[in-house]
Amino acid sequence: MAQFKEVSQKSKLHPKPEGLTLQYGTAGFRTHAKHLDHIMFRMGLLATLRSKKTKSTIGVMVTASHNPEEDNGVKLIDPMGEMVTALWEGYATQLANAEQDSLLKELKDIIEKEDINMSEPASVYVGKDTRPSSASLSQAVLDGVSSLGGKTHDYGLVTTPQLHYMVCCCNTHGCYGSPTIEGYYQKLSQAFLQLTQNALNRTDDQKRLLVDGANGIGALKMREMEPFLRSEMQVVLSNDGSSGKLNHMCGADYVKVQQNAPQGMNMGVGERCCSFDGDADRIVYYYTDSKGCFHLLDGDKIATLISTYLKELLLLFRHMFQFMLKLVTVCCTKTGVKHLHHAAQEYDIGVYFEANGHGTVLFSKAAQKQIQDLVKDPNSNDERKRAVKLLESTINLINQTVGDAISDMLVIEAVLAIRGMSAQDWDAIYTDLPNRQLKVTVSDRRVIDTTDAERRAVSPEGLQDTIDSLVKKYKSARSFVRPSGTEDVVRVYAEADTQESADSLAHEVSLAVY
Ligand code: 16G
Ligand code: ZN
Repeated sequence: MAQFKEVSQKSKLHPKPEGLTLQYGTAGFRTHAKHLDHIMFRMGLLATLRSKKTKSTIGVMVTASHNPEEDNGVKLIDPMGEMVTALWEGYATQLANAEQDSLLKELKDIIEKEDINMSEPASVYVGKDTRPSSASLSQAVLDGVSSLGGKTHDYGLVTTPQLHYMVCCCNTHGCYGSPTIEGYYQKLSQAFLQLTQNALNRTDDQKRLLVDGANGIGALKMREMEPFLRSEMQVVLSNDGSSGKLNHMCGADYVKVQQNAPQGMNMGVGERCCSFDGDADRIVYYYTDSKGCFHLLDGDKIATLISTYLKELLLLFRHMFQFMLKLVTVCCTKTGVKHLHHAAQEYDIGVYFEANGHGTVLFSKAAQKQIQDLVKDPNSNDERKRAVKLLESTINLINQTVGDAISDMLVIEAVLAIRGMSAQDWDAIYTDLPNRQLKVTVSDRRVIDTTDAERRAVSPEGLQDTIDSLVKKYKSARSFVRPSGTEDVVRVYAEADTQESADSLAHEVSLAVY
């Protein structure tokens, strides 16, 4: 077929280095940028097939998030803005690793297995982060799509969650918002301004927020968005990409792992600060106290802040809702956004955050409908009317497709303003036990297998028993090990009553793994 002739010709311009194999991991393909040109072309092909199969627009984001600047990566986005399914992750790996002369065979194999009608039209949205390699790599994606006759829309430089938003807007025919960068800023800023109207007497100090842009796309987009916020937020941006290197000594991952401030940020005592990661789908907050002590407000703290705020609002309607009977349940999953997202979808309102700062809130269709009905309820008193408006604006402010640093930041700022809380008040909701994360390099990390949402090791034999006996030596202690999904290492986590104990337990467990 003529269609495949073009694939065959163009794929020669994006040749696969012989013998190189890569896997579609927790967050797509990710490695040094120099190994990725053929992967990008092929992900363009796969996105086109996925689009034909789902009769929807599919997204392809070129980014390696918090990885070093030299790396890059690619992720596919499904019609409602979610991660692509496990079955298609498998196809991605299959296509990526086909040697040059069997590419067409593998492509046709997927078409056959999925019974794809090749005469369906295809539409693919493409976005990229600010890495030097992203421009040519996203061009390779576009080449892949067009060689199969698909239509592309190149959004250029966008954050990962912005592209998820565009895909969802397109496939819901505008119900979620308008699929433009301006539409995104408008939707979020309107909701934010409506929420902050409920925070009386906000001072300029309370509007001030120090933002570390990780020298990446988030910084660029924050600048673009600022005018839409009409001085209701005073963003002091550092690591804005004008001089420093992406994610180098800055960004959410650096701050979370180092438990320290990023370079280049001048923090006053008690001042609220936050860091985005390299593609702005994660955020962590922090401040220093009067003794100069650094306090991290990570994903767990963010989840607590948002869920207690929602709970307070919903309690006003407890006489009306069945789902209020069991107000808050906690659920743990394996690491990785797709696992958390799917678990959160099981609830009327699902608040999920990874400790590293990736997360969002999902509202079921039924919950959204009930909230909309309440807006029109003539019997509502003033307090309830206000609460319903707050819920409605909160839903609009949240990017329900995926964790979004900009959207999460605005939600957090609005909640703090409405509740009149400082960073210290927020921190005091609960106290974290001292903890330590380490990584251990082993010859084969896959020998470690886990269960119970990665909290217990089932292999190698005896490892969990050793961990259990080490944990018993310390007070209030826990420790977990799991193979990383993104690096060739094993992650070790330990917590205990003091920092010394946490450090020592983490060290002992590392030795048991090694
Ligand atoms: C990826 C995941 C993130 C997870 C991290 C764990 C997505 C979009 N991102 O960055 O959720 O926390 O991997 O990496 O799924 P690790 O297994 O190396 O610790
Ligand atoms: Zn990221």
